[in-house]
Amino acid sequence: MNVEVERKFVCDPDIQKKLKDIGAVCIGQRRFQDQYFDSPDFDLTLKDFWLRCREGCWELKCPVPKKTAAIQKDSQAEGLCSRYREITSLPEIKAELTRVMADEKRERDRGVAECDTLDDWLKEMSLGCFAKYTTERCSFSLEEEGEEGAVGVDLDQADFGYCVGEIEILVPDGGDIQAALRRIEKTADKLGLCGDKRVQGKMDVYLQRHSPDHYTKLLAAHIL
Ligand code: V4E
Repeated sequence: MNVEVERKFVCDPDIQKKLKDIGAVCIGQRRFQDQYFDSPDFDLTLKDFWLRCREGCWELKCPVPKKTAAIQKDSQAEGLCSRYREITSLPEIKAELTRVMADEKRERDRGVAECDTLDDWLKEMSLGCFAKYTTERCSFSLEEEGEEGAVGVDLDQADFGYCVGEIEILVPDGGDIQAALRRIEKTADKLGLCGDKRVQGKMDVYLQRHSPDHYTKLLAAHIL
């Protein structure tokens, strides 16, 4: 299981040129639709769990605790980056969600175990789609001498008129997250990204516009 460490950034019009200048290579462009699921009381997202179906592929992003505040102060990247464990196998997603929603769903456990189809299972868990949008993504890869693996940079344009960039590294289970944070910070410097404020993701902007109540609850819970 990988941990995705990622920093979002505001794309300026020169970003593609800057990426090429630092040696990043465009590895493709694609369009995909995402659907995110939660219960009516937002039991998952208020715990920072994000269940998504992207073009038929399921993924659950689970929060990974950050280091202590004292260590965070030493690193700007620690504050600007997010990190989530990504689960993509359906049986593992179901097991994790059953655990996360145990309090809410204990009385239904028997019914959940008996579900044949994914739709039945979602219904039994009271999970419905709360956000749906399409992204046009241009992906870049940056390999550097002396570094293992590549840094990924995605330039996303969502169909509701929001653009955002992401620098990301996939860290294998038990890998060095601090090293990934340092490398992301170095890449951000090379791209001349400045600013110490968290940049809004597609979901922030989508919920702000389409589900202000949900958005307010996530802000109050310090999830967004
Ligand atoms: C984890 C999360 C959400 C799920 C979608 O996350 P994101 O990485 O923004 O989407 P996308 O399309 O780039 O997915 P990928 O292709 O990388 O898998 S929506 C909100 N969150 C929480 C969150 C957070 N708290 N802070 C930051 C910086 N991002 C997301």
